[in-house]
Amino acid sequence: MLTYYSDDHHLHHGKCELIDGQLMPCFEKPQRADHILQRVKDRQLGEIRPPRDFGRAPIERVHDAAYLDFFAGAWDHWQRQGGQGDLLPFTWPARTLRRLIPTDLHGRLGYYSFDGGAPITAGTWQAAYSAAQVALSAQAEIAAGAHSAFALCRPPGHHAAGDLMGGYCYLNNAAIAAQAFIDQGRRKVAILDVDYHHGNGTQSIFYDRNDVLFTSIHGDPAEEFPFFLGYADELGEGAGEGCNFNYPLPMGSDWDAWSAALEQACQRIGEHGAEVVVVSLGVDTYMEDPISQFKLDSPDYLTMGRRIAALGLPTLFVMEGGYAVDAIGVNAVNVLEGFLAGQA
Ligand code: OKP
Ligand code: ZN
Repeated sequence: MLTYYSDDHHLHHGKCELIDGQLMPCFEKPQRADHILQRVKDRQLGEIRPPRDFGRAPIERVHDAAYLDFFAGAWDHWQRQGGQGDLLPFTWPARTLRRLIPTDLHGRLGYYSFDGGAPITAGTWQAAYSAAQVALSAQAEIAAGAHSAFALCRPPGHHAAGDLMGGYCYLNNAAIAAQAFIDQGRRKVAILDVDYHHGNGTQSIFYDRNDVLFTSIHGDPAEEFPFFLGYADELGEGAGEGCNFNYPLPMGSDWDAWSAALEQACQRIGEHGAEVVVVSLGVDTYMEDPISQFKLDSPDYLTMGRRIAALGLPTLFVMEGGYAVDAIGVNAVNVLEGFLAGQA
């Protein structure tokens, strides 16, 4: 399996995040991708290639142009104001407030975000832009006939909506790749989001459409981030009704509970008539993950990969979360190796 990867992810290294009332070093850090890359090499998964540059057009198919302009220019704007340190939002247009776009930098930052978990640093735009190109390059590989490819993306993307950053995410790499398949003529695409957190951004992007099915297995949002989306009764709307399936699971869920949900998601993907699958590959379901509460163990990721392979569809793996850095390489690559072993 080919891996696409760009060193540009190092350009994004946020200083801290607010967690349980304390400022902590960001869990979403460069070593995550470094460890995965090392494991890809150690296991000789296949060639590692730099991305091609498809430009901004395929990103604009998913993200609002004004949002992209804001994000691309935010750091310079901050510097011109004499800003010091990471750029972080602190006010959002919540209930009772108006949803208009202020002129002030922090006003617009609040408008274009849903939480304080996505710091903008000097290199964040370039890192996120390159991550999207990594996803598009792996997508192109499958469009050209490969049965699988791995987009080793960082920062992750599945919390990013059309005009919102948050939850460590800025550009929705998986959604951009899924949209590229549609724009190239595929009629039915399925997204399988196995990250511990609900992919609220991806769900919102495709919620009213029947060409891209969204399925997600995650910590119950009643008790876990992102809290305000990801419930089982969200089934899609309009033309997209019946094309969105959430499998929220209680904290402490193990492989038995998790794999039962995977079975159901795979069933839906088959029913959808998907021609290709995009996997939002988060491995923060791991038992030792520092911010998550599921109990999957490393061998479970091999089984996960095998089950995904049994769908018998071309599959694009797009990296999302996973914060147990010492195990992230083994766990992520286990999914890919399980997939390869399960291929007919
Ligand atoms: C990203 B991905 C707020 C902390 C809340 C955010 C978790 C984002 C996970 N400062 N935690 O889905 O792995
Ligand atoms: Zn996650």
